[in-house]
Parts: sequence; C-alpha cells; structure tokens
Amino acid sequence: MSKLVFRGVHGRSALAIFLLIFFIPLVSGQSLPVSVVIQANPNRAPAGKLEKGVLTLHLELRQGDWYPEADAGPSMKIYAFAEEDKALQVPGPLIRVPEGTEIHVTLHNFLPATAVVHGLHQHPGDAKALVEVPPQETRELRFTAGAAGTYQYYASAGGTLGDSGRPIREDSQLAGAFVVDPPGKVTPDRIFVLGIWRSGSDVAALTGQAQLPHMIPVINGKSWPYTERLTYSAGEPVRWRWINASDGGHPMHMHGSYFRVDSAGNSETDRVLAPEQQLTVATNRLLTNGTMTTYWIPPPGHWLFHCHFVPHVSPEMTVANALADKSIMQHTRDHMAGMVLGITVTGNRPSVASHGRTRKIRLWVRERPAAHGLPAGFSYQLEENHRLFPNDLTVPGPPMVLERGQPVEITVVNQLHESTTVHWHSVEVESYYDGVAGWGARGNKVTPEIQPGRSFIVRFTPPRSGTFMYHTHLHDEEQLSGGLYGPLIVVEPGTKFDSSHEPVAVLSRAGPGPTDGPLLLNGSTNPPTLHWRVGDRYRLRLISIAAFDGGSFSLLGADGLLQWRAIAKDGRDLPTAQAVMQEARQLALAGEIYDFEYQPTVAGTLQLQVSIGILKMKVAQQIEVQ
Ligand SMILES: [Cu+2]
Repeated sequence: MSKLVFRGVHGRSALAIFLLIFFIPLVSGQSLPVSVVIQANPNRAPAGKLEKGVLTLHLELRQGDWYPEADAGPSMKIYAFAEEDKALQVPGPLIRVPEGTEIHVTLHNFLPATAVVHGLHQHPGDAKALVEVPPQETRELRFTAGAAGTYQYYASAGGTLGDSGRPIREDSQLAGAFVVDPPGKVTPDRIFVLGIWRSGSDVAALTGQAQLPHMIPVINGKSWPYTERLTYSAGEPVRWRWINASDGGHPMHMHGSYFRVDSAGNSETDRVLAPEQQLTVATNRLLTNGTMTTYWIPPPGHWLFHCHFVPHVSPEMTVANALADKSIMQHTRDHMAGMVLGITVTGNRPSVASHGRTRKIRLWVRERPAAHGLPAGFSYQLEENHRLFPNDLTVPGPPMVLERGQPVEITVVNQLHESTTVHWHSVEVESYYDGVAGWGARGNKVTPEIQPGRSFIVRFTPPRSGTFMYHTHLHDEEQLSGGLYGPLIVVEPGTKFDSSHEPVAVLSRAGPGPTDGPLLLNGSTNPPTLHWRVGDRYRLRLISIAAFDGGSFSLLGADGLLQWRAIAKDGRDLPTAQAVMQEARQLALAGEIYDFEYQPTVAGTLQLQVSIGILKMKVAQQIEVQ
C-alpha cells in the first residue's frame, strides 16, 4: 500500500521537476531549454543510503549537458543517470556495497524514450536480464548484491546501438560502476569507467564503408588532458578497478612498468585469478563489458596509462569536432585526448645494474615515398659505427637489438617536416626518455618534442631481455599509421639475436590513416617463405601495432592449428604455470606483444597467419620445414 502511494507521489513530483528543469514557460507561451550540468563522477563516494544491510537508492534518467573536456569547455546534450535530487553524473552514481547487502533501487525515467536497463541484479547475473522503464514511469527492484566483484549497470534509451549492441550516442553514457566488496576490511582502490560517445559505427569505418566516426572516448566522464591526475609515492601499492562501459574494446597500456591483473570479468561474472594465473603485463585488453582489477607498484616518474587504439587517444577526438562537420575538424594543442590517465609518482629511481661500454646508436626518422605497394609515410633507420641499417626505408623499422644490462645512448634524429618523439614500448625506462612530450620529466626538465631537423639523446639500460618495440608517440594518426614502429629485442648478455630462429612478426595496417590499407605482416601482404629445420626450436616474437585493430596470430600445419608454448607477454617472461603448451592462436590488440616457442617434429609446410576476423583480412607466411 505504502509503495503504491510512494510511486504515485514520486511520479507526479518527478513530472513537475522535469518541467521545471527542462522548460521555463515564457510569457509568449514558448519553452526554453535550461542548461543542466552533468558532473564527471570520480567514483569515490558510493551512492544511496546503506543502513542495516540494506542499500536504498533512487536513480533517475535525465538529459543534461556533458562537459567531457574543461568544466567550462564545450558541451553536448546527452542522457545520464542521477541520484534523486542530485546532479546528473557520468559515469552514473557508484553502487558499492559489501557482499550480502540487500539492494532496493527505484528507477525513474524522465527521458522521452523507454529505458532498457541492464545489470541491476544479483551477480553473477544474466546479461539478458533487463528492466524496461517507459517515459515518466518508475520501476522498483529488490535483489541481493551477490558475489564480490567488479560489475556495471547501463541503459539504452532509444539511441543508436553500436556493433556490440551497446548504445553509442545520446544514451552512451548511461552506465555506472557496480562494485561488491568482500566481507571485512576493504583495501582502498580506485574505480575507472571507460566510455565512448560515437557518431557512427567503428566497424563501418574499419571496413571502409564509412569515415571514422567522431568519438569522445572518456575515463570517468572526462577526456585527456582533463582526466583526473593521480599522484602516488614510489613503491606504494596501487589498486584499480577498470570497467569497459563502451561499445568496443580497449588495449590499456602502461608506460614504463608492468601491472598485475588480479581479476577479470565481463560485468555479469567476475573471476578472481589465483596467484599462478595472475597476469603481469604492460598492456591488457578490455573487450566490451570487460572488467579488471589491477595491482601496480609504481616506479618514480610521470607516466601515462592509456588505450593503445590511436582513434581513442587522438587530439581530434573533441566535442568541437564531434559536433562539427568532418571538413572543419579542429586540432587541439595537446597531442593526445580521450582515454589517457596521467600519473605522477614521487620518489627516486634506483639505478639499473649495468655492465660494459655505452653503445651509441643513431635512430633516423625519415619521410618515406610511396613504394613496394605502400603509400607514402615514414621510416626508421639505424646507424651504428657509421653503418646504416637497413639501406632501404622499410616498414616496420629495423629490429633494434640491445643487450640486457648494457647502457645505450640512442640519438633520435628527426628528419621529418614535423615534430616527433620515440616511445620505448614496455621497456622500463626513465619517464624523461619515455617519449611523452610535455609530460615525461627529470627534475625540472620536461621531455621535449623533437623538432624537425633536431635530435634528442635517449639513455637507458634495458633491465630485462625480451621482445619490445619502439614507436612514435606524437601525431600518431599520421606517424604511427604511417610506419613509425619497429621491433626492439633485448638479448641476454653473451647471446646474439638469431633471426633465423627468432622470427619477428609485426602485425599492422598499410595506412596512411589508422583504418586504411591492407593488413601487413612485417610490412608486406606477401611475406617471403621461412625455412625451418625439424627438431630446432623457434621463438616467435609477435608484435601487434595496427593503429585501430585487433588481429590474431596463428600457426597452422596441414591439419589446422598447431600447439605452441607461451614464453612471454609484453617482453616479460611468463611464470612457469603460464608458460604452457596451448593452441597456436593469439588475439593481440594494438600494443600487445607475445612470444611463443615452437619445435617442428616433422617436415612439411606450415603457415604463420595474421588475420583481422571482422574485416576478413588475412596474410599468411609460408614456413618450409625440412
Ligand atoms: Cu580504446
């Protein structure tokens, strides 16, 4: 009885609020929309009222003005969640309760379309369990929180759905974190929700049926450089929860160190990884609805944690551009935007054990004319002891082979007509040399852009052996898509890189833009045949650096997929429990690096394949085994 009364009163007052907020009746009889600011939600304070094991939460869905850049910057009208009588938030109000909590949620829909709400139920849950809330109506939900974990709730409200089935436009930011804590003391952590507003389908752009859509990729409702700046002390354990509430996947990349993934989920179920299953990586992909809990011991410096898909971190991805015609795209002064977090870690960097003389290498950055079926772009060349390598301008750049523990001094010489920087991907370098202009620093010296015709000396001592890469970290839309990437291989002291037994396979697109051109394996659509010997061991060094694609590597025999042994991820050796034989197929989004070992036991023909399933693109390299 009391519920009915409540609902009725709530409905009427809600309608009144709706009218008040959205329309001021004028004398002329016309209505004028009033600005309603949507606040960015840092996900620090749980919403609702938690009393005696019951969380009571009144959620509303309304329209407002979203400011993903500066608080006083450009805005766009979108739909968002709010707690009753509070500001709208992107991401939506944080639901965070201990295990065993009973949750009582009311949902009131002030939007003009029916809201279809996902995820407001006990977890593990069913992704198909939905609640529909027609305009101006209220729904009540009661359920128990369920298992500890990282989840989300989200809604669509009549907008365009993306390729994954999630909303992409005015209802794309109707999503919030839903965290269930284990009983007992809660270890402090931070919660980050990834979101994207998009003008169109990614897949349409990738398949060449449309231009790349305008996008506003955000972390907790803000786009770099307006995302929250984090500060930690070196060595202080950092715990994060990441929730992908966007239509599309994200390879999340840490600069300068590795982080551990302690749990992985899909927003309906969450899986705590046993210690031997925990992943220690520099890049971890979060597919749509994906979640992860990370543990990171931060090294001193100025670091970025960002999505490695170029269009999700491009300076072109601004509200101004999203609202404008493509032809009048504006460029920001900042060289990145979107899904980027800046992290300052205080403390002093311990020195790396080193031996031997300092190697001196020159890395030339050059413009490359169209040739060999590739559009014009850019190339790297190496020079050591007055010898240039290679003589041609190639894509990818030549393998740079360093030795663990041996100091190196790399002079980057910029021969482009624009600035550049070089990032040493997954290598634990000092942040000043990490390639992020205007952000990396050493004392009061800030990492510069390398101006045309100028050079910059990078110094580091590789602390571990493995497979890494070097690539541009400036004007990625052109420079990364245009070929400025190459393998970086660090060998153990006293050993040599043996290219005949350590094939490097770089997966990329030909460019010139991030979604342009055919799929390439080592810069070619028709790579030369490899010759292997029965009984020898081969270490495949697999690097994915397509600007906006997730590709797969596979090794096939006459009867299909072979088995290979996992060795390393992102240049870091796997623990014994993970260095196991497995089916020889590996998905690798941009920025991911994998090493596998294979030992042929019989003569015959094998194939190393790279493919992008969604685009039906494939390149195969023959391997003759004798
Ligand atoms: Cu992304």
